[in-house]
Amino acid sequence: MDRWQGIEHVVVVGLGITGLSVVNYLRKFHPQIEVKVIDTRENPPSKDQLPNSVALHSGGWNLDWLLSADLIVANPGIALATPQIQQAIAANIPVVGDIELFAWHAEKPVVAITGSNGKSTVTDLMGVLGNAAGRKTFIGGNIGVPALDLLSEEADLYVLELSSFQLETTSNLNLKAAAFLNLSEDHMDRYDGMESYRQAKLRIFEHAETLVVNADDRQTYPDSNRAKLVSFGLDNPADFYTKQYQGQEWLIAGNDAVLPAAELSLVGRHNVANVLTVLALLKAAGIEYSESLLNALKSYTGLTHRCQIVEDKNGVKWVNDSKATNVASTLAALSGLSLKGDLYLLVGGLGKGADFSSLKPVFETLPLKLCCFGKDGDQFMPLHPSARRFDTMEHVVKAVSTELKPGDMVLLSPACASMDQFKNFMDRGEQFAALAKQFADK
Ligand code: UMA
Ligand code: ADP
Repeated sequence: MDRWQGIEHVVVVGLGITGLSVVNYLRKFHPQIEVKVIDTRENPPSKDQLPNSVALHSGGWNLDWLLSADLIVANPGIALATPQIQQAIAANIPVVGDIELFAWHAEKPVVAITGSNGKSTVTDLMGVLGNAAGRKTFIGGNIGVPALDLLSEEADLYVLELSSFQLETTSNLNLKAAAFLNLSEDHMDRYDGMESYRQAKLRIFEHAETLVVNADDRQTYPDSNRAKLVSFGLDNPADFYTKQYQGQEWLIAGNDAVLPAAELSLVGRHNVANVLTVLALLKAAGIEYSESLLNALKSYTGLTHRCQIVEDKNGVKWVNDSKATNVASTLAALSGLSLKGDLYLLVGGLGKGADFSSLKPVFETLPLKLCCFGKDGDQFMPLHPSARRFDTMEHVVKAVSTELKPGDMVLLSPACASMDQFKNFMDRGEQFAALAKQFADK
């Protein structure tokens, strides 16, 4: 089916990296189509890279453009509930996202991953292991490389990290396998409750051959099942699981013992679950657990900004978990700790309307010094008697650096987004690592 038939005017909403990838894709593969771009920001990030032939309206909406489009391609950061988008939908103008355009075009097998936490780790590891198995595996999506930029004749396999935002505007993505890792509270500033957030994520299964679900989180199961269901789990019976055998915990895939968990370089229980997911996805994609693949798995240490030790000096560990932008990811970081001294935990930033109270009982079990900063830092203050309030992360580090003693850990795992004081979570993590370097000796 030629989905482009009759489409002459496309309006792209949002000119971040996604918007730019859509423009470039259309120029390359559908040069006859007229493309216009709207971005409500005064100075959209990719403005300088926009081809001259493409008109841009920035600093607000342009309803005339929007309502005369044959197709609107919306950035994932723009909610479908936005009144202007709703007006276009009411006028029967189709609104899709970049992933839908990718789905219309891609001819090679695609695997996709969603969930509240662990998406980037699973996606990246799939890329590493796919390539180790000799398949040219291209990874992208919410992980930071727009899906349309991946399209290549050379690819054997595409692996996409998909956010609930991206899934909202995707309807025809055929997948060899799809995984829904877990569901916990996030983005409550965009959804009217957990169920609508879950339903957005469940869209990943609509056209998937194998559905990979979490036996420890029933919310990841589809409401009705049309395809092959495969589960992974640490605590409940599952197809991919762990088992004690000859004094060691083994990773098991169906009937096969694959690897002792202790041979993984990744740390934390949550990463064992992530690896089980990857084993399930590899199998569904027809990739065998060869020796070279298992060697790559054993040596994989994970992505930066996720529970990464950035300084280890004078007996004090400085750990960057800047990617912990919601409560569940901070809980995961806290669950795998081995502490000899006090834990200086840095929390705060943009809370996204979350309820932080589930941290309280866990905080009570730890030798904690709670340091709260950023826009929503106040919300953490009632959660522990040790809580202190600071304006910025730098103020925290300056203050606590004089108190540190051997055995202590300084952990940035903020449970919040970063955009109140930083460009993004990477910027926050890099600034933390720089502060750690500067103050580790003081
Ligand atoms: N914006 C406006 N007006 C516009 C367009 C955007 O105000 O007209 C604002 C919105 O608040 C929006 C933000 O700008 O949220 C970012 O938009 P952008 O166009 O700069 O975004 P991109 O650079 O294209 O990045 C997007 C994803 N961002 C979001 O979904 C918010 C990136 O995920 C993704 O890596 C990239 O596409 C490639 O696919 C980031 C993210 O924070 C990492 N995702 C959320 C998360 O992981 O929790 C879902
Ligand atoms: P995402 O792309 O979904 O944000 P990441 O792999 O980047 O996931 O990890 C984000 C945060 O969540 C990090 O702080 C990481 O330590 C934590 N995390 C990773 N995997 C899991 C998991 N399976 N369950 C809970 N937390 C996790």
